[in-house]
Amino acid sequence: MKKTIFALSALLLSSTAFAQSELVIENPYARATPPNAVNSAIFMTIKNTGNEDRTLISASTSIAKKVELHTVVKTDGMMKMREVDTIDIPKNKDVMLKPGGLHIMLFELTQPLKEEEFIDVTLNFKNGDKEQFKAPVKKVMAGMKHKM
Ligand SMILES: [Cu+2]
Repeated sequence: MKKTIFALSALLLSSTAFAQSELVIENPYARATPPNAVNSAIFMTIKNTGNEDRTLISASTSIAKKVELHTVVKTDGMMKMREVDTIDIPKNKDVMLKPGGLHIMLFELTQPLKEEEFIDVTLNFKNGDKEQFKAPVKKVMAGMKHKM
């Protein structure tokens, strides 16, 4: 236990001391799933506090075999999800990933997502930067159903 705490504080110190990223990930969460569900999604606000435009090119998590960047578009009066290659995070702007809009789509979950649990998330940016964090699993009532 002592070792874990030491490792964690060392990690916190080093990430503060060598912080290069000017991205702030706020309020990330993953959608809780009923048993046997195979898909889910992750939402968050990405703040770009820097003076350079940034581009999210991919994401990953150990609990899904396939992860895509998605948006929702209205086609013939229907809200449909569509994969996007990238999500732009313009300088000094916030981009919200939320139900009914941009989201990180999880396919082929390796386990059901239960409330109160945390999942690991890695965001990969075009400039080679990675943002790694844990996102809590929450019940999401709003937004579209994730049916493909
Ligand atoms: Cu989706």
